[in-house]
Amino acid sequence: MRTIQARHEEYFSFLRSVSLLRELPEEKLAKIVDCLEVDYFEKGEYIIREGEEGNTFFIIAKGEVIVTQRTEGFAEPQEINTLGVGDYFGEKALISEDVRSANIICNENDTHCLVVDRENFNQMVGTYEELQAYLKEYVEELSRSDERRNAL
Ligand code: WNU
Repeated sequence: MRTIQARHEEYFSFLRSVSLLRELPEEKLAKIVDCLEVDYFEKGEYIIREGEEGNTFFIIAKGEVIVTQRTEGFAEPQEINTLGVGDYFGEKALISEDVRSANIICNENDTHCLVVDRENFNQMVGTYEELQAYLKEYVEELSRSDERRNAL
């Protein structure tokens, strides 16, 4: 049997390995572990749909996803990125207070995502200035690359 304690330790050490969270103080990381939920997806499932409202931030614990986006001159959303274990997504809608700016589609059966809601995301990021600055800059960079690509 896998105890709650073991689960906690497993996710704690996993989150430590996520570059974005590496610098967070121990108690903060432990709190995130307490608050997170785990969602499971199969290949082809939409985890995020472009244009929808979103209140969650995701970290991939297992598997792979692809990122697609509506693009000028194309009938179908175009693939712009692939993300794997330790990568995260969904921060943009939370930070820019906007709708989802791309689709996130599961690309491998039995993909596991750790899900943090807006309130806990704000607590995680808000009180940690460096993290906030880093993410803000990154989100602005994503907006610029959207423009370069002629995203709709
Ligand atoms: C991109 N343009 C846009 C990715 C994830 C994290 C970082 C790249 Cl730090 P959201 C859709 C999500 C969005 C981002 C993710 O898709 N995304 C991108 C792009 O070129 N979004 N607009 N590449 S993967 C990625 C860097 O997380 O957040 O809430 O939902 O808008």
